Amino acid sequence: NSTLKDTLKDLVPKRRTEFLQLRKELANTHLPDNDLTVGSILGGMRGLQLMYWQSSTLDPNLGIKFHGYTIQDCQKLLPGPKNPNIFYPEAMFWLLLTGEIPNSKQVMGLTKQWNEIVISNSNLETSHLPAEVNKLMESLPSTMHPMTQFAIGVSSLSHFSKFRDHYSRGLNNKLTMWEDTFDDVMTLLAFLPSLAGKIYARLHGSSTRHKGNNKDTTSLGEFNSKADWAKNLTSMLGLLNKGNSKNNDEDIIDLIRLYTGLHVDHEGGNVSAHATHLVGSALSDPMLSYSSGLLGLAGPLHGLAAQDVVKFLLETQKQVKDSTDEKQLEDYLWSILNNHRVIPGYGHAVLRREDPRFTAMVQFTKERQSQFKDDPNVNLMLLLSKVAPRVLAEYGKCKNPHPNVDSASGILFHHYGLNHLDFITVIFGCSRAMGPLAQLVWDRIYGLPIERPKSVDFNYLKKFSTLS
Ligand code: NMX
Ligand code: MLT
Repeated sequence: NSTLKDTLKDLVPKRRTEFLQLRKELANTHLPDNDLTVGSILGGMRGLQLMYWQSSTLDPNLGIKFHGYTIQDCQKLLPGPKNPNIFYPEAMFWLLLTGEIPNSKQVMGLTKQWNEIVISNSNLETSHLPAEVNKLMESLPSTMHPMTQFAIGVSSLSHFSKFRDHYSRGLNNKLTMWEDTFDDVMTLLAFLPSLAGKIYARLHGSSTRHKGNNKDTTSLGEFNSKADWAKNLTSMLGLLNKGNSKNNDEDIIDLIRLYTGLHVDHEGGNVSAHATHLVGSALSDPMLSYSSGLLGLAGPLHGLAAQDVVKFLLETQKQVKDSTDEKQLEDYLWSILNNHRVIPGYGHAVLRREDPRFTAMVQFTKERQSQFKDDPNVNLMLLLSKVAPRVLAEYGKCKNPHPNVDSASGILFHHYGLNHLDFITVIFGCSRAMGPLAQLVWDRIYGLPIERPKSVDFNYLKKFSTLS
């Protein structure tokens, strides 16, 4: 065999067998001068307390707490519109960054600041993005996956990073660099709805773009300088005034407020937060750091599961004769598992019960039962949340057979007219920015060092096994 790939192919069977043997044999072995077992090193570092994260912690049984506040606490305490259980994501960002519950005036002030950033840094004749970013986005193939476009758009905002600019000019005082980080984070968060709106509009082609009085030609709906962040996001995705009633508009805005309020943070070890923190530890600016977080969120075991769940539900409707029949659903799930595929939206690396964020999304549907009761896809999502845990428990492999955060959300967006399924994870990415970026500000305040763990190689591990 002469090609590199063929040479590698020859190596794979022996090395894979040896690796699996070594992993099994050394699972509980501690390496010299190392508190960790080989099992932890080779097993995705599960359960190890290895990172500092300021704003949230995840309890396997109770779920996420933001500075000690549960989701229900947040629904009760954080300022929002009058509607029950809904709060503004801006209020959550305030809590994440400060550990304090803001008042309504503070939240309105933050919204105003973000809207002013958009207005004063965009060429409003063409878009609600800086002209250079708008031009770049126009140049991307509209068929490129929305998450790839999103990460490119976010990293391109680095062009406007105060942190990067000051650092390159020698203005890099360690004690004050958090302020430039903070200013960049504000800029980035402010532009996320416009960027998401731009990507979504391009999926639809230019003919359907909004041409309103505000001359916004690059989103399907208007940016309103008086509206809150989630309302602008909803509007710029063109989800308002779709011939539905005004109540429906309020509901979809509330869904986006709730969703983007709940997905902000999930302690530090999840892929998007960890990647942002790792890249940021090299003093890459917030835009570069978060674009790497987005690239992690784009993986199917992480945030992309949100789109996969919707595709899975729609496919199930096609494959199963009667999607209200539990037995038929069970059989279908088994056919997936027997094909060595995962059931998207189920399982978790840390949680050992139903994800309370999933519970909150389901609660949203229950509070609006008249709207959802005739949607077969929402009904299927609800029924699967009972059937799939039974099947996965019997399957016996996964440690948590219950629904995770991605199980419910996408199909609710779909219900309200979001029809490009590949776009769903972009909304996750708008929300997830808040937690890791709040942490990045604190990383700079505390002067946390560059992250640089030590690694071990195969030959070293082999010495401790019977393979040696
Ligand atoms: N369907 C089928 N098999 C599963 C599932 C599932 N939903 N969840 C876990 N398993 C398998 C897993 O692939 C692994 O198999 P193997 O030993 O062959 O490698 C085994 O069960 C043990 O996995 P766990 O230790 O329970 O889970 P782990 O911590 O490795 O992974 C997830 C966690 C979330 C990656 C995993 O549960 C999964 O792949 N779920 C489906 C994808 C998904 O919903 N991801 C979204 C997570 C939330 N988010 O937004 O990030
Ligand atoms: C998340 O919100 O990041 C996911 O639930 C994945 C995780 O916490 O590992």
